[in-house]
Amino acid sequence: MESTMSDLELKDIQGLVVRGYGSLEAACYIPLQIQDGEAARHWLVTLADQITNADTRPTHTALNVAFTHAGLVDLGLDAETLASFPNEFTEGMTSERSRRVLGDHGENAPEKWVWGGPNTPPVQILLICFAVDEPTLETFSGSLSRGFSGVAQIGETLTTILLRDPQTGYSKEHFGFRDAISEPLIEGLGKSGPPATTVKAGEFILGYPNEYDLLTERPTVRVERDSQGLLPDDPSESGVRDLGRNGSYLVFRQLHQDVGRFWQFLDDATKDAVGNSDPEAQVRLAAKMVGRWPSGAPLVRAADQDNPELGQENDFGYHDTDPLGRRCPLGAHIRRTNPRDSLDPNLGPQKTLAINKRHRILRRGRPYGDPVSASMQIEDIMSADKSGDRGLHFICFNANIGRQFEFVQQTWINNPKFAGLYEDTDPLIGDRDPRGIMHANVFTEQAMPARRRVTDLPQYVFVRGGAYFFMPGIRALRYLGSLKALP
Ligand code: N7H
Repeated sequence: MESTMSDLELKDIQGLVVRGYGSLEAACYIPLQIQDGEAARHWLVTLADQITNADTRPTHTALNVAFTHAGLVDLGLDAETLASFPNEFTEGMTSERSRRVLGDHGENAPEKWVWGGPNTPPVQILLICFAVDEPTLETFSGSLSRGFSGVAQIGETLTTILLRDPQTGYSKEHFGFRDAISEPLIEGLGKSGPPATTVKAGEFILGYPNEYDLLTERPTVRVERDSQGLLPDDPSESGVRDLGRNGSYLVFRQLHQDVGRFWQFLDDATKDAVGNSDPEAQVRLAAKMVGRWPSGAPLVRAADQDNPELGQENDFGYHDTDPLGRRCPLGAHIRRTNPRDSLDPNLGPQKTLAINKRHRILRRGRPYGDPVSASMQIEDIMSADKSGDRGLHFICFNANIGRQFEFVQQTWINNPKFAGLYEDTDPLIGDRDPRGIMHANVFTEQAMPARRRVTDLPQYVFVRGGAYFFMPGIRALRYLGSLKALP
């Protein structure tokens, strides 16, 4: 067994890993490229003083920063240290392997991306800015840009929008559903919650025990390459320093949502025998696909109709109450992305939960683009003009990209045989044509006396950009700024 040091060093962890900055309503992401390594390193040292750490609760602005592999190369990190990063990060999101694992082909192929793909300049650094409102964000990001030295912005600033249900104040996403309800709680962070949703810090923050009671693989540096002693010792091995400690991997996917196509499909799929639309049936089918009603109420607790009182409910499993998926379908989005205690009925709920905890992600994304209806009410969304570009800047943190984000995407979201299904992938975001060799455009509702199947699901979520980033701890950030140019 490796280190058991588990007191979180909050002052060294970048804030976004532990909180979504919900009270900072405006946010944007600035993609940068390094133009001059020496100047960029100096700039990073100054930037390190402005980074918001996990110990503070910012009320005005917040700033975090992350790097792609190409960024670490151009900052001058040596080959041996670079080789200590995991392959998924090193290869990046557009390698042949990642495309296959993530299902990024056809309309989702990186060649079509507006950033992060092979046809756009590589993103090396991502600045992540938050502010209490849009004018403050503009001033804040403007002052950051004026201070750039050795780096330059490439492509557009990725903007975000706050989608709120004006009646309840809760966060929504563009299709009209409440979002940001279910998140794992990080053990040791102070907030208590149901044991089933409390996950070891090492699943998200490098340098702490994970759900195997081990330290997750992390990048290290030879002692002689850290002559200023900026990095902590690696606890498991002598002679190396821990570059990963208090860092995390940030997965970014820009996911365009075609809200018109989504609701058109639901309308077509639920018309009665003489071709009349049935709005109630559309919402019901959409809820079955999500696994929650628009208010957030989970189907496992509210199988037949929405119940806003249950909108925040997150303390539930499927094993005892809904093993066959008759309340929340087996292939619903939330049941695939977090099967909770129902992963393998033969193992029983406790063992299943323990395995499930090794595949959790911390979601920190925000929507972008104007909503089709400012009211964010489903009836208004259904009837509004739905033209325009909008979607989700999906961001998640994990300590092991392969075991967490990629596993969820490949083995749960895009797996046509998930939970004994046959030709279904995730009804919201799944690959409709896995690897271009089979059709998986079915959604099955388990029901008595017979299951119901909806066929020919179109694609309404499209990948438009993305990259894998390393978000270092703040000491590691200073280390990156202290590097010397390679001979
Ligand atoms: Fe998903 N949606 O609008 O329907 N998601 N998601 N997601 N998602 C969730 O429980 C959505 C995406 C997860 O613990 C809810 O907080 C949309 C990706 C996980 O029970 C809603 C997109 C991945 C959960 C949506 C999208 C995930 C979750 C319910 C893309 C991972 C928690 C709110 C445009 C690779 C499940 C909530 C749990 C919940 C939607 C993408 C994962 C409404 C529109 C790419 C882990």
